[in-house]
Amino acid sequence: MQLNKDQIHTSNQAGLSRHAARFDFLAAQLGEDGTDVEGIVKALADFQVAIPSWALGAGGTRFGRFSFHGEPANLEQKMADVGILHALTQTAGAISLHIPWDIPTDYASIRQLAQAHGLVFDAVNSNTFQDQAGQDLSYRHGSLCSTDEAARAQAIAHNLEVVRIGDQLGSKSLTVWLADGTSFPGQRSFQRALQNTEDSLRQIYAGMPKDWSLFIEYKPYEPNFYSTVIQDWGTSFMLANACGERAYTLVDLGHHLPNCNIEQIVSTLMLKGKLGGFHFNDSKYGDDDLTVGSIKPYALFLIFNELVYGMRNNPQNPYPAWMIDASHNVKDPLEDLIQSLEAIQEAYAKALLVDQAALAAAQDAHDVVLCQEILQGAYRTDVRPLVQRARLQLGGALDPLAAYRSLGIRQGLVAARGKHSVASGL
Ligand code: LRH
Ligand code: MN
Ligand code: MN
Repeated sequence: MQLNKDQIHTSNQAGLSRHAARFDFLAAQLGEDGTDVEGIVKALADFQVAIPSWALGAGGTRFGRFSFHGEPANLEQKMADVGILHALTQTAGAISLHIPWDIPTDYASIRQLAQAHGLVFDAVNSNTFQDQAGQDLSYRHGSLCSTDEAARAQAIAHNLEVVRIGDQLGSKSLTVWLADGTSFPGQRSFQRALQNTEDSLRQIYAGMPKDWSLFIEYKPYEPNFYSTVIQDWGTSFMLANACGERAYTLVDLGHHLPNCNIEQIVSTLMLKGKLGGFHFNDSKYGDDDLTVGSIKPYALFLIFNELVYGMRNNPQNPYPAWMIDASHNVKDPLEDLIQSLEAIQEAYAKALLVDQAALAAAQDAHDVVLCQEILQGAYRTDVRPLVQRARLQLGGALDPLAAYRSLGIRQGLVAARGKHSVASGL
């Protein structure tokens, strides 16, 4: 199933004059304040977020998985789903594959399919947090950290195989997330585990093509509940430095202990040129993987404020690889991703509204009240007409969620794939 521009164009017609009135009103208001409205619309249009192949089926929890009708059953269908998202939102122009869940059988046809959907392949993800069928050795006691040399070698080889697969698709980065850790005090030596992990990552880094980047993801706990080898940004940063220039830290919003100041982490990493990848989601308690912006939208805005600052002022930092990393049980996954993309674009637009020069002046004057006013003034602005304008300019839907429903997309997918298809993945 592939959406064509005419279907979207037709579904936009009814709302166009209402949109124009709202956009003009907002643009006039912002223009009076000296905001470069066209510049913001252009920045929003340029912002593309990768969709991970595992977010397209109804995700699970460790207690069960309730599949959603019409789920994509293979890589081609997952790409079709991302193609639908991209056609509607014009913001999802990339897909992030997980190996071995998504190994292509025919590379040329997969590359062609990506092109037809307007997609590129973003970071590829390795998986040493599960044992795979036919695998010689188990990761029960760790993978890259393992004290068993042969298990470590197997995990390193898997990562290099993922790079080889990604390379054939035009991907340029590898994301490593490890479940390695312990659930009980005394279970393993912290120092040996860290040393082994560093050694393994360096071998992977050395085996990557020279134009590839390595993203090292951290997470404080789960599936292990006493210790995790790469538990925080400091550990990831240290390992990235040990690997080399093209190794970076990856921040996943859900991978922090409660109340952590994520915007400060983002800021520090960008200052040091080491923020390579970014996973969006939202959470109330832990790594909840909920819809972006559904729980703490102001925190998301503050994070974006630092990202915007870093993108403008830290040329030492590469342009980060953006990805949505959400997965849960209760919504249509495509509707959920539309909501996440919208929340990302809104938070970005609001951050772009922050008058950075005025903020710096208020900071220098120690005018704490004014600093807050500047941030909250931007946050309280309803930026949806700007986001809509960016989408419209690219041929996307005025209201992607309404278009998804009125065009009967899920019904079409169920008709084509059946009710009980199941996506590979988490
Ligand atoms: C585990 C996790 C991680 C992803 C990976 C696929 O927490 O969700 O965030 O990058 O699994
Ligand atoms: Mn993640
Ligand atoms: Mn996670």
